[in-house]
Amino acid sequence: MPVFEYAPAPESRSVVDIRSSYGLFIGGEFTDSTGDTSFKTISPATEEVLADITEATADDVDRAVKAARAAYRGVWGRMSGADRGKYLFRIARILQERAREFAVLESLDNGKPIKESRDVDIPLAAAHFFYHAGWADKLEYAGLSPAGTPAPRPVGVVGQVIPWNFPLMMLSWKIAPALACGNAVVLKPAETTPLTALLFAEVCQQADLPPGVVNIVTGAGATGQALVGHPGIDKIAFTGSTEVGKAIARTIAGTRVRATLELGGKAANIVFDDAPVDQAVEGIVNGIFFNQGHVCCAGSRLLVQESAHDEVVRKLKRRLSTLRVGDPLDKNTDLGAINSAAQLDKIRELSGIAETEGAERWSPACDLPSRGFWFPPTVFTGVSQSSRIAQEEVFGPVLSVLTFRTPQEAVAKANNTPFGLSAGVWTEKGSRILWMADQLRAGVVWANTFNQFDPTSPFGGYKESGYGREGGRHGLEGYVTTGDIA
Ligand code: TAP
Repeated sequence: MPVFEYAPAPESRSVVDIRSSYGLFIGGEFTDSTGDTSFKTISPATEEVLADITEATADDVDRAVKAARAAYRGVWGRMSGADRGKYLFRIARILQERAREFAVLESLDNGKPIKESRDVDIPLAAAHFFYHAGWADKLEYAGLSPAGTPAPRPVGVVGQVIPWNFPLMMLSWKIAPALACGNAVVLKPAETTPLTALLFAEVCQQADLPPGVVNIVTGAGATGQALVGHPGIDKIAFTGSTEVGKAIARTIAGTRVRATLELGGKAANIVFDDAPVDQAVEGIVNGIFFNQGHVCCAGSRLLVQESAHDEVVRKLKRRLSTLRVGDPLDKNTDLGAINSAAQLDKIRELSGIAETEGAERWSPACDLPSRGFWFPPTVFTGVSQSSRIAQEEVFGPVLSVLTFRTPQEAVAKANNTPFGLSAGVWTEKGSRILWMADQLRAGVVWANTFNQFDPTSPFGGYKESGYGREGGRHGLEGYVTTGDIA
């Protein structure tokens, strides 16, 4: 096989202007905290400190919720959908104009390869604003209120908590539909990736968004808890782990607060022996190694038909040997850094357990940088259904390979986890795809592809992967009510 040498192709970071410290974005301005606690956000690829970030206190969260309520009552909740749409279009266009800046900042703060932040995260974030801008003046026609009930109205003030794996994209999945429907928001980004949310706050200023419609409070779990438990919140939209999702559900149980929860996953990527193998191998690689496997819908369990197992695994290993792991800002990098030391520990721990449970571990030869948080692409073969690596979310570049003989067995194994977010099916038979999609308890089923995202398509889970949908017409449902206005 010919070996291609790549010269370094680093993206310049001169396009970003990171401040040494950031305040909280409340009421349209960056403000100081009532407390005096801050934390550092670092580049996971080098451990370089990027900025000092304010940790919002419960009082700060209270100020943000009040600012959102005032903006909702005074301006945003009363504005016509057509006018709201203009602001969303404006935000979308600014995101496009500043796309390079956002992409570099995202890769610096998160560790993901620049080709992914440039070609996936940022374009999709802009697309979510464009898409929802279009809905803002058409909500009455979206079939959101049953016949004879009042037209859909905003819910009020929405508290939003997002994870670190797709920081700006998750922000857009949350803020765009909320604003399109006339709600004001208080959003808490993840502790390890606050920078693009803070740059987004500048975009809100640039777009002349009325003060208080979007508020960004940075902090860790305690800030998230203060937001979730605040009595002035009408709805919680959360993306993150199932564990925290359950805690949120307990906090709001018995209150009038509504919630959408987008939680973890353990997707099966199912390859039949009639699938085009080379194409399936690309789909397997994309399914689990995209974004270092920090993907809730990652195809982390490869279910391959027994008769195709050896060929698929052989070709997969050959393909993985060509992946380039390293500097996230290099345009040729396929796998960047693990987002945090804590996440790296979790990946190492579960991989160690897989070995002790009898699975066979394989990684291609690759030089990992000496500083930062790194884990090589890893494949476990001979994994049993009950193994922890086959049941628990690793959230890293680790693939478990299992086999099956019949479609029925594939379905039984695929459905045998507490999760149900996504799945993939690879076969040449259309009828089998439809049958499988019908049987799989997964919110999204991809056929002969994987990890396709589009703002027009609803995304969400079954079972412990959460409830509610984001994106598409279904995603609007969580942000409107046909009851009393808040
Ligand atoms: P979590 O630990 O759940 O954190 C998610 C967010 O919640 C972060 O902003 C976090 O703050 C905050 N948080 C932590 N404890 C909280 C509490 N008690 N109350 C309120 N907020 C709290 O998850 P993670 O480690 O960041 O993300 C990985 C998980 O998210 C994976 O399980 C993954 O599957 C899931 N995920 C799901 C989806 C969808 S769409 N289903 C998408 C992406 C990720 P800190 O940052 O300070 O911890």
